[in-house]
Amino acid sequence: MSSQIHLTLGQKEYFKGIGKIPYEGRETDNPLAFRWYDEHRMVGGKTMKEHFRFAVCWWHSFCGTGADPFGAPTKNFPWLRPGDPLGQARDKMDAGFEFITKLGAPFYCFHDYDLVAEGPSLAESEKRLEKITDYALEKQQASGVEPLWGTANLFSHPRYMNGAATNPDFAVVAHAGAQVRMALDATIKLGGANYVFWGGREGYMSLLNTDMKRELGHLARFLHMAKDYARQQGFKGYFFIEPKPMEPSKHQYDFDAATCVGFIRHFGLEGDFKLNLEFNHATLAQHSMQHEMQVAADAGMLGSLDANRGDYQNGWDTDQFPADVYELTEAMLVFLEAGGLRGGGINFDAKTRRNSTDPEDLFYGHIGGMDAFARALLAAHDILEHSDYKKLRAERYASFDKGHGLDFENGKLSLKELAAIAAKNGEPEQRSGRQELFENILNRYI
Ligand code: XLS
Ligand code: NI
Ligand code: NI
Repeated sequence: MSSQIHLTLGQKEYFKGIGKIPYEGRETDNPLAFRWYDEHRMVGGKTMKEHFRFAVCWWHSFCGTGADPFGAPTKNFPWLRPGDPLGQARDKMDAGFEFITKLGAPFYCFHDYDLVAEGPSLAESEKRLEKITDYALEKQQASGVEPLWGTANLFSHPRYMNGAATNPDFAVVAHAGAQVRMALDATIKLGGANYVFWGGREGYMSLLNTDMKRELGHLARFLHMAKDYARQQGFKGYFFIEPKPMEPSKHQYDFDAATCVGFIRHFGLEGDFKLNLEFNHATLAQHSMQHEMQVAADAGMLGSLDANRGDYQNGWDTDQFPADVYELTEAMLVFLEAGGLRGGGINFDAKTRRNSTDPEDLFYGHIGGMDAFARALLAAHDILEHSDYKKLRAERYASFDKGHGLDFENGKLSLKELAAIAAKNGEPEQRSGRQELFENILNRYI
C-alpha cells in the first residue's frame, strides 16, 4: 500500500501513488502537501481542524462527470462504471472514503441519491439506501469520517419540475415528503451532524401561473413536518436552509440570508433552523459572502458554509474552488467575530473544471481551498488580535457610547428631542469612513 490509509484487503486503490496529504509548511515544493492548513495548529484557543470542520461533497467530487449543456462527460471515473446500482455505489463509496481519508478532511456531505442511484419505486429506493448506508457505516467506522450533513435531491427528477414542497400538485409534495423522510433516516443512521434544505425548484419560472403565498405556506408546513419527524427519531442536529436566489428556477424563495431569516422567523422555525451559506450563491444574489454571513450571524443563524467561488465575468454558479485569500479573509473576520459556526462546518461545494481530468486535480482543488481558508483564518485572527481594525471601527460609533447618542440607542429620545439637539449642534463635522485604511490593514496581515 502506498499510504497509511485503511483499505480493506483486496480493495481497489483509486488514487494510486498518492498518500496521506502532509502539512509541509509554506516553503514546500510538493504540490500534494498543505502549506497553511495544519490541522493541529491552535488559532485563538481551537485547532484549525476544529475551526473549519472541512467536508468533501459527494455530488461534485464523486458523481460530477464534467458533462455540461454543451458537451458529454469528460471524467471517466473508474468508480462510475455501468453495472448494478449497489455495486457501483459501493465502488463510489470506496473511492470517496479513500479520497477523504487521504486528504484528511473529517466530514462529508451527501444527497440521498448521490450515495446510490434512485430506484424505480420509493420502496426500492429505500432498500438501496438501507444497504448503502450499512456499507457507509463500515467505512465511517474504519476511517472516523462522518457526515457534516445529509440532504434530499428534490430537484433532478422530472417529477419535481414544478417544485417539491412548493409543487402545486399535492401528490408531488407527498412524494417529496417520502423522500425527505428517507433522507432523514439515512442522515440519522449515519450520525450526520445536521440536515440541509436547498430549494432549487422551490420558486417559480413565471408568477403568472404561481400562487406564491400558498406555496410559501406549504414550504413552511413541510419544514415543520420534517423537523418534527427528525426530532421524534432523536435527531439533535440543526436544520439548515441554503439560500440561493435563482438557478435552476428563475426566482427561488430562499433568495438570500435576509429572506431566509425572515421566513424562518415568520413561520416559527427559529431555534431548529439556521443557514448554510454558499459563496457563489451570495454573489448570484448581488451580495458578498461576508454580507450574507454578517446577516446570518446577527440573527444567530450562522450555521454552516458551502465553500466555492464564482467567476466575476459571468453570472452563474460556476462552483470553482476557493482561492481568493483577500475575499476569504473578509469572510473569516465575520466568522471569528461571530464565534464560529452553529453546528456546521465548511463543505467544499466546488468542482474541478471540466477539463481538469487527472485524479490529482481533485486533490489540488481541495488542498488549495483548505490552504486558502487556513491562510485567511490566520490573517483574520491577527487582524482582530494585533491591529487597530476593531478599534477603528468602534471609533466610528463612539458618539453613541455616551450622552445623547447613548440615550438615542436606549430609546430615551423622541423625534422632537432629536430635532432640538440638531438645532443646537448646527452642521455636523465631516468624519471620514477611511475605507482605504481598513483595506490596507487586511493586506498587511495576509
Ligand atoms: C446548488 C446547491 C446544492 C446544495 C445541496 O447550487 O449549492 O449543491 O448545496 O443541495
Ligand atoms: Ni450551489
Ligand atoms: Ni451548496
